[in-house]
Amino acid sequence: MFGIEFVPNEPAPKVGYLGKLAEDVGFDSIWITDHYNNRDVYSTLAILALLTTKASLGTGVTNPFTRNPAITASSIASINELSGGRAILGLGPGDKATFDAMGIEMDKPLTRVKDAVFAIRALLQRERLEAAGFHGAQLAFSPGTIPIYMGAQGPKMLELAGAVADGVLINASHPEDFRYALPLIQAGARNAGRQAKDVSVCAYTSFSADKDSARAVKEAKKVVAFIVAGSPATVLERHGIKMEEADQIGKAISKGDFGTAMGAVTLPMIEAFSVAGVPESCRSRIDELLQTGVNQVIVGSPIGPEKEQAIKLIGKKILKQ
Ligand code: F42
Repeated sequence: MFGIEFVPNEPAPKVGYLGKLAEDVGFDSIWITDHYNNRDVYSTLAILALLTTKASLGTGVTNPFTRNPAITASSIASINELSGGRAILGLGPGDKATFDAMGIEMDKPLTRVKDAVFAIRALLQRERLEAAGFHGAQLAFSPGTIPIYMGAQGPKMLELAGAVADGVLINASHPEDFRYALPLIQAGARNAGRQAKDVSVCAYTSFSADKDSARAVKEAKKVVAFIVAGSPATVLERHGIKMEEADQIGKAISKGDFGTAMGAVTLPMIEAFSVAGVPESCRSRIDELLQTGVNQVIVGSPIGPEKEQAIKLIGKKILKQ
């Protein structure tokens, strides 16, 4: 199973065009990110619902802080209706940096995500909701069944995903991160009396494919710089990256000096935080990920130096292997 992620930083018809292309070359799912400063996730999914016919369509990921769970239930139910039952709700705690800019406090993210999963599931069953701060909210239409996938990285969030979600979207590209995450998801599932196989594990990768390895790596650096700067110390340690190296990149980014930030991205950082290179090397990394127990690989930003070409190349040389 293969998915692809688009950041809606271009008008929805352009993302719709690329999404349709992705479906045509063999991608099974299309995920749209949710940040207030980009185009709206549901408008983009609506265009995709009309332009595609087979692919699952997901928020990748929305959160319970910027959107009330009842609004989220109605929005994803509308996408499910428009797409003939192809919607998936991707839900995570959200991006703290954008919350700070909006003046929203990220209070008790674990609890908020857990409550939202239960609330949205109940609303999607057309139940009248009287828990978690709701006073009788109820949808006025029948949306059908919609899987809920959780975006998670931290140990508690991963266990929660194992306990309550239909799938988990893990923002990582290296097998080591999945060897860390899988036992936590499995423990969460076990403790909740579920089977680990009921939770689909998705590698939400940073991906860059091109016929020219150096071009692919150069494009990946733009995204990897941000990942390194935003990674907790435990994750950097897992990949043998020094805190000082990450700090240097973080400082350059905060000054807006992206040239210096990209210049400080090393090959070990590319290895740790992206799947980048010619199709053959990307495919062998995908195989390593699948061997850890990953069920679905999602090709995420930047996809490649030139998106349209990269999607065609990935379809021909990676998906069909
Ligand atoms: N974020 C976005 O805003 N938009 C996106 O489009 C997006 C896409 C995306 C895709 C995949 C993915 O994995 C993540 C994605 N994210 C996106 C980021 C996501 O929203 C999260 O920011 C990211 O996954 C990091 O979350 P995390 O799993 O590391 O969770 C954080 C909040 C954390 O600290 N988790 C701790 C843990 O161990 O898991 C738990 C913290 C905790 O226990 N908190 C307590 C509680 O009740 O919540 C309270 C603690 C206290 O006392 O306050």
